[in-house]
Amino acid sequence: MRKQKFRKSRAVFISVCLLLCFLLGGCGSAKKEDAESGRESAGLVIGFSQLGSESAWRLGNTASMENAAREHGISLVVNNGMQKQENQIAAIRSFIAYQVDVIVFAPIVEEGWANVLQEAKEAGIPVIMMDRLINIKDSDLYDAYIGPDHYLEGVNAARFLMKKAEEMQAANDSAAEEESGKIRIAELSGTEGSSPMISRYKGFHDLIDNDDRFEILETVSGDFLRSKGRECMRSLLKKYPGQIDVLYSHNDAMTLGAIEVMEEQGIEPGKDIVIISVDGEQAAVDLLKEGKINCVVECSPMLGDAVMDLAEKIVSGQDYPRVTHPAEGCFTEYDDLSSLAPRGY
Ligand code: GYE
Repeated sequence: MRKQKFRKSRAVFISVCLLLCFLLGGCGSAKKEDAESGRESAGLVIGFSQLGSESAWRLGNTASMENAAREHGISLVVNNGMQKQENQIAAIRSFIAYQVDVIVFAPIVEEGWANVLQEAKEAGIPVIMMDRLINIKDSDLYDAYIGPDHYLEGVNAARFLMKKAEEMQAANDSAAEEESGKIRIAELSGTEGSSPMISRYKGFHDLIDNDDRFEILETVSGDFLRSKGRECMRSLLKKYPGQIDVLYSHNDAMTLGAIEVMEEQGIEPGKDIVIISVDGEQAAVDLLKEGKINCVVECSPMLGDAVMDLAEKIVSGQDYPRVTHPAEGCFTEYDDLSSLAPRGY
């Protein structure tokens, strides 16, 4: 009897959440049971604070979470933070007030989460960080992290460039001697203060800065946006006419914007300027196959299934890993990409 009453109030609760989500401009999906998968509902309610919808990567990530929740019979309440930390904090506070079973969030930046996570801890609600990391003294304030290893992505980008440099220097020996003799790099970085921006920068610079074949001309932030990728590339080309040998871009969205600008100016992407990008969305892989991008470091947004598994383990008191990195690769112009499966984002 009590159980029935509890289930009923839970269903009412989910409906209220969804209604609020729609009213507040977020999006939501909630299903107690999935007819297609035939899986019984676990009855779990997860509040998911997504940071925004700035890229194909992000849209793929939201879809992965929604699909996985449906398959697991989990009620997922999604709130889109529209690129603002204060919106994410407000969403997490509302998840605490509604007493969801688990909170999942993709933190837009690394700093500034201690208070709200303390509130979640006091309310006894487990927290999973997805995709991006935070910088926090008390690591007990979250339960687990699932997401890519962004430092390794920076290292993978640098490793490709170190290999490519041999070919570039052999081809350009005489031209390079006239100038500094170095391979000059322009870097388009992601959102300031975000963990992928910080780690992709560090992973790359830890290798490249100690190699005197290279010179970093400038690092500018394009905020992971295609429009800003265009803007930044335009000003970089103006500031360093004919001097940029390599573009290292922290995500595909910015790369696509930068390529548009290069082509408008008669510069051949992938040839006049070597391009290294991160994410692996379909559009970038297509350009890699066309020779307009030289290397795409993979960063998979398909984290939904692993997140749902983890949430179920945490709630049912099973052992679980504190950190999970999905296996990721690196696609380059040296690889045979003919059998690469469609990327799905
Ligand atoms: O690379 C970018 C997105 O946090 C790994 O965010 C993610 C990054 C991804 O906007 O495209």
